[in-house]
Amino acid sequence: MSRASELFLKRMAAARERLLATRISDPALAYCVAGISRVEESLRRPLRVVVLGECNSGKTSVTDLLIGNGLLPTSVVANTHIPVLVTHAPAAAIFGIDAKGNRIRVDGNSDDPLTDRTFQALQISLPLERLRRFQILDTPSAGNPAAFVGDADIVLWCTVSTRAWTESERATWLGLPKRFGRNSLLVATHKDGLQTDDDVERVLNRLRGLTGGLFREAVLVSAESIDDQSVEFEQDSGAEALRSAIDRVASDIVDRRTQKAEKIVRRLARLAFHQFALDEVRLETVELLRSWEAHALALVDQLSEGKKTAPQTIEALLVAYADYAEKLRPGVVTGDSVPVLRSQALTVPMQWPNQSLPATRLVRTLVSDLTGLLRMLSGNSIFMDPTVKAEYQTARAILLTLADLDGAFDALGKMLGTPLVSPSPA
Ligand SMILES: Nc1nc2c(ncn2[C@@H]2O[C@H](COP(=O)(O)OP(=O)(O)O)[C@@H](O)[C@H]2O)c(=O)[nH]1
Ligand SMILES: [Mg+2]
Repeated sequence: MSRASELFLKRMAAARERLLATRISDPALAYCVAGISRVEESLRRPLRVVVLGECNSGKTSVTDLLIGNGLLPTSVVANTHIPVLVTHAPAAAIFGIDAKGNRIRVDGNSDDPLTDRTFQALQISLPLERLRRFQILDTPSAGNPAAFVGDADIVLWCTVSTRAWTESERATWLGLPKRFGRNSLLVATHKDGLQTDDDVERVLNRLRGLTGGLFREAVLVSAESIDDQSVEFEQDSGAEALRSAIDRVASDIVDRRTQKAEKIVRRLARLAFHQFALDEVRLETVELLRSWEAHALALVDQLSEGKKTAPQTIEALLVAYADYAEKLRPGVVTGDSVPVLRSQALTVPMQWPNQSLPATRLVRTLVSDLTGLLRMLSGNSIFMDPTVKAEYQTARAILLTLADLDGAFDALGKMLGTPLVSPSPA
């Protein structure tokens, strides 16, 4: 797990727990919290490494080498004609997966003996720390490799170093989805069959030349199972090199996932902010809010009918917003209190969406943002208990931070090429 994604996960857990602790029962909050949990879960999911290669290329041995030499119950997995998934669990166990996908434990005394049934796959669970981040699928030599890569995050292609990269290997590899290119490693086994360092170098160079661009890296390993877990063995065998190569691929994948997750959370929080505390406004402000919404909608209509340009619409919206904000809480715009909208002076104008549809969508989102902000100013009925009031403020602050509305307004400001709200004359 990369540093950025660890921080992100921590931030999400903290935000989610704090939102839950407010004890506000609002569907918008519940939706946001559930969404954040799902995002966290998917980021925590271990990556799946799928080990492919032709018959006797060393797939099972490489799987064993990866988890720690000699730790795989080879008596069970050697020569199976079904895939074997190695996963983390607090206690070791072996399961058979039947045709319906049921997991049947097969390693206990009273369990079904392995030979009695036909399974479509085996699952071996081991209490190994490494397996928290990766699960490994060792595949059988027969059959179509494409069938095993559906859920793959990282793909290893095993090949025997002395006769590596044949035409048939090439053909099989090129038949797999292209997306694995940057997430794949070529693993040449039988490094121990090479005599000198020069031989090792020569084989690696040859492989890199033959497979240029098809794999992210090529690694040489001695994968034959011998009972040796010493540091020297790990280095000589190439196990450490292989694990670090996998770590490099994994950390890129996790970074990309984290960026996606950040985007999803921003959108979730923004939607929640738009919907949050719809009924918790002061009674005397209901009419004002309604009239703002009508006004804003009329402006959006003018935009979609082409009567106004997007920048004109936005300007009109912001002027109206300032007006309503001032009515809802006098002093909020003209006074010294924290201005709600303040963008940095922005020098690089960005491109406007040209088609009217994206422009309208953008402006609609802005209307929802501004409505949410106005609702904040009208919020919290005076009858409300001050501690409850404070919890509402907290919830709003968290949503606003997660939604990064400042960033959104900055982007808008960049599009306009000017600060959104010019400093009010003293
Ligand atoms: N000397 C040596 N033997 C290996 C190496 N990798 C695998 N083997 C042996 O090659 C045979 C086939 O390996 P296996 O992992 O079962 O290949 P698979 O069919 O691709 O799963 C076994 O006898 C292994 O012990 C290696 O790096 N060096
Ligand atoms: Mg095998």
